Amino acid sequence: MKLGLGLYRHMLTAENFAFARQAGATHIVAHLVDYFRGGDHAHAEDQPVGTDLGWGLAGDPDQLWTVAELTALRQSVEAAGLTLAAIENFDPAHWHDILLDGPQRDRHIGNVKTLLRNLGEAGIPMMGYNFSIAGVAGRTTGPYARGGAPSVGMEGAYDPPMPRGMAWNMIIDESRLTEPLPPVSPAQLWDRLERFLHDVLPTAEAAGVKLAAHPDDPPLPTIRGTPRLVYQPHLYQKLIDLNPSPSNTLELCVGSIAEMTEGDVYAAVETYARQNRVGYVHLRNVVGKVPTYKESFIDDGDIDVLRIMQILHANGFEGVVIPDHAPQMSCDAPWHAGMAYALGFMAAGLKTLR
Ligand SMILES: [Mn+2]
Repeated sequence: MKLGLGLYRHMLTAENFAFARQAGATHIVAHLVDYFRGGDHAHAEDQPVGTDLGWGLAGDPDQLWTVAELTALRQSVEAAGLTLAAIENFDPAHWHDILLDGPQRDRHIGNVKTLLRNLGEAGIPMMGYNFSIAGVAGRTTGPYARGGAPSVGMEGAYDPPMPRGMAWNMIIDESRLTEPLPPVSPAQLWDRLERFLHDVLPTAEAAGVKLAAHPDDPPLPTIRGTPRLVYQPHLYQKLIDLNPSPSNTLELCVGSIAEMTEGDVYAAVETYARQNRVGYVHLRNVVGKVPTYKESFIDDGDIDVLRIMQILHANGFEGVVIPDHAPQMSCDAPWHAGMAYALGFMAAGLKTLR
């Protein structure tokens, strides 16, 4: 198992690569979507939370990530002595009509195929994604973690109607923010996922790239009145069983799984690691379950994180584990301190494995 750090787009700097290396990481997971575009950049080192209008504006629908920029990113990561393990999350501007089954679906399938080919050509082996209409929405922030550390949580269900001009908690069309999104059934959304996997996995395999699916965050059956796919641990099996491709893998988010109301996080991690379907792992801790939970310090929640690491190791997982989110610590570098704390804990956990 390898230790990695996830960095948002504006944090992909030589200084942060050095920080990751200094904290014991060997791998980087890079976000290329600017979640804060047109919105509040003041707290952009914390994870995005946003308003009823989401995090911000989706990117340029005509500008896909190129081989040149992906290669330059990989090289800058390698120059710091690290390996670029994955890109995390498609830009809603590039694939929203796959999620919404809209008129641009064919073009957007073409976009995803191009992006997967570009990743492969640039030597990046993994693409994390989250097949969700509403995305990561409905969370709150507060002094939820130990010592009053600012953290993220949920304080009840979140079902305000979703406008047609949004997808994946970002704005895709500002002219359609008062138009309601037509209703979608869970069966329709599962069908959209199955068609997506069928259409793009052959390209992923040919490019030497794995797709890795994040579960729903927060894992409720609906957010903004739209259905969710993987909101209980057993629903990850349904996703795996949709397509036997070895490129059909999981971005296993241990925190999100622990927030689910059914099942057992240890049994779930064992089930999916044993099947060799874990692409990479988000490791964080949490107190509570949906719709009322709070993200906590890695050593201070409902999850025995060291036991999770033991289970991954015992089942042969050799991929990358990243801290996902961490509470902000009181100092001049709240994000960095929180991540350094999580990475140090995880680095110690790695040393206990045998
Ligand atoms: Mn996660």
